[in-house]
Order: sequence, then C-alpha cells, then structure tokens
Amino acid sequence: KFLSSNNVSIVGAPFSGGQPQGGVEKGPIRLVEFGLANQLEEMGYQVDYEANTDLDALKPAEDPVVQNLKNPKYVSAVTHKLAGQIEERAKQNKFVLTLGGDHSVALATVSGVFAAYPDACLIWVDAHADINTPESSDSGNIHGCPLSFLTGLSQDHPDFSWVKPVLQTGRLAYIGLRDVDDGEKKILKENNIKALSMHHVDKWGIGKCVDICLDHINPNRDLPIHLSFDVDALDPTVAPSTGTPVRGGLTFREGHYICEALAETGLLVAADIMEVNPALESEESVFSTVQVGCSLARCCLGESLL
Ligand code: B3U
Ligand code: MN
Ligand code: MN
Repeated sequence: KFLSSNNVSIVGAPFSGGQPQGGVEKGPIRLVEFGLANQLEEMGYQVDYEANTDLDALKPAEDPVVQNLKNPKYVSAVTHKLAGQIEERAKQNKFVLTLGGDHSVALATVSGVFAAYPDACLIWVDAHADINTPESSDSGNIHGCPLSFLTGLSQDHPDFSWVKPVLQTGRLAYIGLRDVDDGEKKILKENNIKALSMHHVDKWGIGKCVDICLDHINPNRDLPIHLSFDVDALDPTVAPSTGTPVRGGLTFREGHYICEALAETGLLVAADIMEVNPALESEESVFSTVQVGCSLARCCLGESLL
C-alpha cells in the first residue's frame, strides 16, 4: 500500500495542443460539471480540484515545427508546468487523477508520478501506442509521441530536454491497441514491450490480459501502478466523443474491469482519463462519453469493489 491518505487530487489538463482538433480542452470541465468530484467525495474521499484554466498563457507567439513535431514549445511549456504540479500532489501522498486534454499531457503525468514513485509501472489503455518518435511520426502530433520521450527512445529534441527517461520499457504494458503505425510496431518489437491488442482481448479475455500485463511489469505485485486511460480504447459506441475513434474497441465492461482490477491490487497511485472531446459530435455522444469517463475514474478508486 502506497497511499495512506484518502486524498484525491484532481488535476485538470484543459489542453489540446498535442493534436489538431479543438474541443478536447473542454474535457476536464465537463467531467467535473458532471459531478466527478462530488461522486468521489460520496465514496469517502477528500477531493481537491485544480482546473489549470491559465494554460493558454503559456502559448508562445510563434511555435514553428521543430524536428517534425507541431506546437513543440506550447506542448513542452504546458506539460512541464503540469508535471511539477502532479509530482507535488503525488509526493503529498494523494491519488492523482488527471483529466485530459489530449494524450500529450502524459508527458506531465508520467514525469510527475514517476518523480514521486521511481519504481512505478505504467498501464497504457489506448487504441494507439503513442510511442512515435519525431522521425517515425507521420502526423507530427505530439499526442502520438509521449511514450518515446518518457522511455528515452527520443532524446535529442531541444524542446523536450526536460523530459527524463523515467520509464523503463519493461515497466510499460498496453491494452486495447488496434491502430498502431508501422514505425511504432517496430519500436514495440525491438524493445520487447508488452503490447496487448484487441486480438489478445478477444483471445484471452480481459481478465487474463490484465494478469499478463501485471505479471510482466509488476511480477511480485509490489510496485506502484499508474494507469493512463485514453477513452478511444473503448469502442466508439461506448465513448464516441473523442478525436480519433477506431472501431472494434473495448466494451463498457472490459474498460471498467481494467480499472477495477487495478484498484483491487491496492497499488494504483495515479490515473489519467484522456481524450474526452465534448465538441464531438452529438449531445448524446458527449453525455455517454463523459458519463463513462466519470465511472472509469470512480472504478479506479474502488467503486465496484465489495
Ligand atoms: N499514431 C498516429 C495516430 C494517433 C495517435 N494517437 C492518436 N492518434 N490519438 C499519430 O498521429 O501518431
Ligand atoms: Mn492516446
Ligand atoms: Mn488513442
């Protein structure tokens, strides 16, 4: 057990600079307006919420492409700032719940959480692998790249020299992959990263998939766990309001099972709920996506454990 307190620090990351579509910066406020903080309080947690509404001020006047990456200065400034905040909250022994925002914000969450818990491991639930290097990225969108910086596979980008390679590839495991670039497949293979796709979920079931991931990255079940959950891992029928939906994703229950199983270990110290975009598409889509985002977060904090 790493958390002795019952404090949850909700860190809003209203940021969309890691990808081209507006709206994802409204994800955190919609999750909070839906009642997430109150719901966690009703579960017995002491909850604080930092909205970080001032991130726009970090936008530079000019931010040209550097080494193929778009908005490098803006993404760097925002994630560097949030990393410090997240590190501080984690060191205060609070469960850090970060609400995105696009997944470039994981540069902040993983940097911050691993500064507080250097032995932690990371479960990345996503349709995408988000491990492109600046060279391998076709899009230049930084939300497709955070894990290459965090693992040290990308090291020489001038704007991201503050990102330390805190994450060993042996401490990273994926669930839900189904849209992985060729360059990323090569990286996953060469580095022997435990990467379970939807094929593995079909073949083994979600229970065995979580066990396989934990056996690989946390074999003795004694290391802190950080979960980074991109809602596009869920099937678009379950979480439609997200920037890059991909058919054939996790069911409602499979997504929740992951959160519940990690909560059950007693080792989960931080979770990210990322890529909720309330600007897409209909009101019903937004409602179901926000609702499922809140319930995933509650499950990370033990809601469905009896
Ligand atoms: N791998 C592609 C696509 C992508 C990654 N993450 C999302 N889309 N959401 C890229 O742009 O790097
Ligand atoms: Mn992602
Ligand atoms: Mn994704």
